[in-house]
Amino acid sequence: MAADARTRRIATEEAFTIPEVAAKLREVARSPTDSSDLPLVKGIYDAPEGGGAFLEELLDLEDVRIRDMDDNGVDMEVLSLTAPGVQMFDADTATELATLANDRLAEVISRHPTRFAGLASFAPQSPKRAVAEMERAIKELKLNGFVVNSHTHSEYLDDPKYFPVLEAAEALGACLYIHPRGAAAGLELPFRHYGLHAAQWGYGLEVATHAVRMIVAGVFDRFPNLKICLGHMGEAVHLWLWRIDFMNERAQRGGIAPRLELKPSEYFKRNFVITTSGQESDLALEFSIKALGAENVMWAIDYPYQPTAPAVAWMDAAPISDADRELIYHANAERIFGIAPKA
Ligand code: 1WB
Ligand code: MN
Repeated sequence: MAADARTRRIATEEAFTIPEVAAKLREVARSPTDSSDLPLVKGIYDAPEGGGAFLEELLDLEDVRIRDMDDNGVDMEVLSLTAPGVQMFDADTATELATLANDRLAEVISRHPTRFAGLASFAPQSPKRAVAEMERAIKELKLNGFVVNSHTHSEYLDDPKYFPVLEAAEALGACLYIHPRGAAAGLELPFRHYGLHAAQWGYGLEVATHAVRMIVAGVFDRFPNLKICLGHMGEAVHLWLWRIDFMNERAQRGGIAPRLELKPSEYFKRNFVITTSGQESDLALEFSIKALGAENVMWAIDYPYQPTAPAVAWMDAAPISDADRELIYHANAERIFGIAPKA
């Protein structure tokens, strides 16, 4: 089918890195840290041959990546600095590298404005400087939203010290994508075996926990217009909403959870959108559309961690209406990330 005759495909959780961040992560790999990100950071950034699995693809933006997009009919990738982003570094290093990564991202988008959009990074380690960078990223660099790779030094965004970051995202009208990283200290011990530390299981539990903490802490009473995006089919939070509602009411009555203006499920439906990244299941997609509405679901590949061709083949053939497919393939991304519709 001719490119302009078919549905536009915008992939919304696509990973990249820059050499400076990769070099710092190699230092992390050689440091005495006990973080559950370590196996992954070692495997990618400090592999014996220099570049581990995925490193070449993460560093490449304009060569193999664009060919892969062309080969598979992917019109646009929404890029984000890959996990753990800058969040394992000290505040100064993290602030500096987030700025650099955002500059590089804006440069590559300016060279390929119809092929790439991008989510800006920031350093939660220094909320004040993070806010300044968030404002620059949206107002000057014209980036399309934000990415945070879940916890920072095992702290979550329900901690009031991070409220300036949430306030900035809300005020800028920019969606904050909470992408996984290895689970926080205290949550990650059972994930240390069988490869559960990363995308097989630990990542999803880490981000689902993050989202539920924000909801039950009352973050969305304080920031009612804040938009959060979760990948991997919403990290399954929407399957849990009925029970969270029931048990949160009990926790509120028992005085161990703050009083909320709405039910947890109502915040999830109002304040969250999800993507299909790395979760190519018809059943999960059907459930997500029924639970949240097709206008709250976006397509993603999770390049380069998952291959492009099956992600496209799956969404092309998914048993949903053509109207829903248009929303999920591109229209929602255009609305949520401020991407110009195709001319
Ligand atoms: C993998 C997946 C590794 C993701 C990652 O490293 C990220 C993996 C940061 O499957 O090995 C991801 O984004 O889902
Ligand atoms: Mn990903």
